[in-house]
Amino acid sequence: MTSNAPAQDARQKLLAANAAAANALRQRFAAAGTLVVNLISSPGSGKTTLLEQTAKRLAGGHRLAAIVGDIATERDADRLRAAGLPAHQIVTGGACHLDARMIEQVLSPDAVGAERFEDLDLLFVENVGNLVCPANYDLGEQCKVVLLSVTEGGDKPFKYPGIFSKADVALITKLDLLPYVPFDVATVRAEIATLRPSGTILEVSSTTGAGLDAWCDLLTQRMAACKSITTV
Ligand SMILES: Nc1nc2c(ncn2[C@@H]2O[C@H](COP(=O)(O)OP(=O)(O)OP(=O)(O)O)[C@@H](O)[C@H]2O)c(=O)[nH]1
Ligand SMILES: [Mg+2]
Ligand SMILES: [Zn+2]
Repeated sequence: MTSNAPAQDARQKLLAANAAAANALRQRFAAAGTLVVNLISSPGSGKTTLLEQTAKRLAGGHRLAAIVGDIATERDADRLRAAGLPAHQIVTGGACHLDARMIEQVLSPDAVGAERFEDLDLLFVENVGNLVCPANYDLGEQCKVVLLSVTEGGDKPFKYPGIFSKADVALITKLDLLPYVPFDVATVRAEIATLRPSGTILEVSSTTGAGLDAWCDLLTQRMAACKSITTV
């Protein structure tokens, strides 16, 4: 019988090294008073579109930037920059999640454009589109946000419990499409709340703007909380 113990051991070591790097990043962000939000969802749930709309609403009064991960292309960073959000694209070349070392490299003083990531009020990290392993890789964020679009089906929270139990905020996205798809918001809300009783659930549409004020208010409150911890 073959054992998979060596593989499990290697995975434990990898996750432990990631956790150490993430904790160092978290301390650094806390000292700078920067709120870091890690956005996680399956491909196409609306992460980049939400950030485009969020930038329009918040960029005037706050210093914002984004780091965005994809397997290939600079497309998302190009979109975010066009929306006025300074953005750095991490092209993973195949890896289906970001890890803390990748964030550390973007912030390193030697990295091209590293200065854009200093003195921020809010740093968004848009993870690679994937509901599974991004849940296991801490990036030093204060807050994981999971997005679930109404077109993906309401069965997803219980099928992917890892991310829905770890995310402090769940966004039900593409609310404008609700009339066209079977998606029972009350049931989905109840299932998400079962997995994360203390979490916040918001319903949003980046197309109509519904729910975006509540989302931006939540971010503004959390930015203020980060600053008050720094100044105590
Ligand atoms: N109807 C509707 N469409 C939306 C909404 N938000 C995003 N979309 C569309 O959904 C598609 C995917 O949106 P993206 O923002 O690129 O999704 P993403 O999560 O960033 O995708 P990946 O980066 O590939 O994982 C695009 O065609 C968007 O225009 C919304 O609120 N309503
Ligand atoms: Mg995207
Ligand atoms: Zn992965």
